[in-house]
Amino acid sequence: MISKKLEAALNKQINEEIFSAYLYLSMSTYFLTLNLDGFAAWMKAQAREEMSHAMKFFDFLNEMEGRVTLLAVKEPERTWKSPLAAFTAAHRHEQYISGRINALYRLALAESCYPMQIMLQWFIKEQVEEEATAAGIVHQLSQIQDSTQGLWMINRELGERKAD
Ligand code: OFO
Repeated sequence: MISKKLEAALNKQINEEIFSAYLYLSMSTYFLTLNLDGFAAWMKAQAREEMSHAMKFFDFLNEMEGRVTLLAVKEPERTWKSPLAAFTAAHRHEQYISGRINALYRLALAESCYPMQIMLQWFIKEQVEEEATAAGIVHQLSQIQDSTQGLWMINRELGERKAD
């Protein structure tokens, strides 16, 4: 069993993860409008990964005999000033998600919910990786400034990401 407080917090997190998928899918279509198919493929793979995060929370809540409630998903932004602006927004979003995961962990501690603490440890580690990856791409994009050649190189690199 899980407390109503934790149930509500986990339902909110399912929604956050689905919104993350929405946001990255929106970024994927934005990159398609720029003909940056590698960037678009990377974001699409990221969106799939976010859905898998949502499903981890979904399965956990069901296993704990909680009730999943699907909340309305807000509409993501559709356009950004540049690829750098899009990735900067993605990086900030991951920092926000890390904050949400940490808050969930604090709640699981306060409620002495040990299974949830263990489940969240995977996410805490995952967020370190997600933030570092986004920060790395922001860094690369900042370095190339306005170089089209640089942009195409990153595009090729990002296109090599395997779907998770
Ligand atoms: Fe992008 O990370 Fe989910 O949790």
